[in-house]
Amino acid sequence: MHCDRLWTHARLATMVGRSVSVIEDGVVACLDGRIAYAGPQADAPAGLDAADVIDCGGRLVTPGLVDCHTHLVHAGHRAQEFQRRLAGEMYQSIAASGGGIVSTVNATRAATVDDLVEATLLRLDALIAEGVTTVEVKSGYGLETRTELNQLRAARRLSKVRPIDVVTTFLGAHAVPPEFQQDRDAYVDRVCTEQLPAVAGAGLANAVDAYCEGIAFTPVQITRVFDAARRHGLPVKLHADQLSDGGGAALAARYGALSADHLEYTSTEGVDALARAGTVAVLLPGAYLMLRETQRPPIEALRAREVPLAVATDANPGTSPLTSLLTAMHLAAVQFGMTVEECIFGVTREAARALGRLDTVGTLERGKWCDLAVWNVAEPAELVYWLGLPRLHARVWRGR
Ligand code: DI6
Ligand code: FE
Repeated sequence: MHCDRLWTHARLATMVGRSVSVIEDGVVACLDGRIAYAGPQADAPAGLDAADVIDCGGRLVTPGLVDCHTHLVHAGHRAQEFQRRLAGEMYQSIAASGGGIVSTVNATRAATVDDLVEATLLRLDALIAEGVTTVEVKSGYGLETRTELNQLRAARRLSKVRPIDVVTTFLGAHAVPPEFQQDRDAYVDRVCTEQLPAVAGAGLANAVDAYCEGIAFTPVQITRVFDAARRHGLPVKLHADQLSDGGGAALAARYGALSADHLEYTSTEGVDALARAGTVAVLLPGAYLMLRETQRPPIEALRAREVPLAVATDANPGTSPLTSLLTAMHLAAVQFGMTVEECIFGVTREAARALGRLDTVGTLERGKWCDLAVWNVAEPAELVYWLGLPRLHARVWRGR
């Protein structure tokens, strides 16, 4: 079988099955950017050959990493707030005094699409350097139609200037902008009747997200956003139960959400609802660390009910200025008690599932995009163990 490129002598972690098993002498064959074969050299199709053969020298090869929850596109930063929080001020009180999300909104509204792309590339290149081949990017710093569209246009343009897949999520229901502080319901109307139709009409979002929290939106307001998403045929996901148990996980499950994210305060009932719905639990240890949160997500209950577990950076200027998915894995293990295997599944197969992209990425299987990460590690556990030590030997996106 002739193909375009072969990677040989790979210690292959295909991320198929229940454990991170390594195929000692594995090969990956690529044809037209897709995997033609990934498995033991011994079982390879007869006559497998290619014009270009790359010897991996026994290095570990995993699927390209998937960062399934980021707010990567934004202008400005919030380092000064960071200092205020170090001095003891609470995130909620900073938000109430016009800081927080709203201060990033002002900077983002003032930025052009070119400005947003340029500011984001610095952060995107950090993820690419760690083997990320698919990244999800949310809007949510415009809180009005023009800038929400600009954020999503900037996100989509990233995949034109870098070898990476960008999945976009509309998050108009991220915070209440200053001009609507006195009438949140009126802002929710604006999200449902103006922003979402404009975003969906322009084909700029793959999903719709919302922030279910006291300082943001109530379950009733979010059902209106989710009903509008349904009318436009868009799947949903939800920032749920991050700072309090607002019933966010159960709400996400009720809508068959792709994922429910954060989950620090999710109840047993919420976990059961996620399990029944098949919704992915996305754990975001960067925000947990930055907020000095003490309430861990219910990992044991999620595990017992076999809720799929994903891990992401939640890269955002306020609660998770983290642009290292490997560090997110380390934090998920050390702070949340996730196992090494759960972490690695959490940034490959389960992260792809959280984006509705398991049909094209997340595991090394025939027909999927040939997205690979080739690592200078002797065993998978090192991907979670090392903090800040670059381990990527090579990155392959769609066979290149
Ligand atoms: N939860 C978070 O932690 C971020 N957004 C959200 O819904 C905070 C975003 C920010 O502070 O800029
Ligand atoms: Fe987030």
